[in-house]
Amino acid sequence: MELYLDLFSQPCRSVYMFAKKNNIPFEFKDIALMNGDHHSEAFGRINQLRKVPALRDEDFCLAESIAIMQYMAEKFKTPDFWYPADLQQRARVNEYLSWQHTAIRMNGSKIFWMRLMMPTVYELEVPQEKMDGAIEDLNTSLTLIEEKFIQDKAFIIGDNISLADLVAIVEIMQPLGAGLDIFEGRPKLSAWRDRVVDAIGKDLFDDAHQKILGAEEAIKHLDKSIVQIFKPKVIRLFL
Ligand SMILES: N[C@@H](CCC(=O)N[C@@H](CS)C(=O)NCC(=O)O)C(=O)O
Repeated sequence: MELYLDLFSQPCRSVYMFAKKNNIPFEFKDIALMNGDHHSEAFGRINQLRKVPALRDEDFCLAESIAIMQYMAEKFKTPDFWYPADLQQRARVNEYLSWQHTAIRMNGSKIFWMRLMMPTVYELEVPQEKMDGAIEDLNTSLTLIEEKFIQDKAFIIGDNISLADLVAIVEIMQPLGAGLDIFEGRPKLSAWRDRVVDAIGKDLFDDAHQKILGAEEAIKHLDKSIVQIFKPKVIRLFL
């Protein structure tokens, strides 16, 4: 099985940690988004959507991180807690997985692009009110994660980690790549993060997040001429 990944990307990190944690054998196919690898002809044959992560299992290709992890969970019979068979527990996982796409995901990404990528790579000035608005939206999502999804439980569905926590943590980590410590002043979220890191294992967690947490340094060595091609799209999406 092949996994096409760029660990700058949140959904790639969840897929990567899920596969590694469950000892699922795979070949890591490096797709450097900043080099435009996802626009190559070869990658287009793997994922016509031109997004990472993507999976190839012999002649079966699959896009979308959630679908990929569900496929791996079924195929490799991973421990039940990741995606419980119990109707209501599974529904809880699905509830978070459905919510996050349009909530935390965009809000975390925006901070990363507005604080780091836009000013440094694209030399774009982000208006203060846009930045303030993005931080407010992110804070609203984080508060909902604490109050609606975690509550007083160890993990989103209760005593065990699940796909919901894995998908949540990678998004929540994204703004840290741009130097915004969103855990500051949030003891509940921080304690949950520590439990998630423990459940995944610190070495694997750090391995998956090394690239995003080193983003500020990495972009200094970026070939800016390549990323300029994506500037109009970045403006449309994030400004
Ligand atoms: N819903 C998709 C999102 C995938 C996605 O947005 N991937 C981004 C990286 S985080 C990507 O490949 N972007 C490239 C582009 O849009 O050009 C999933 O969960 O897999």
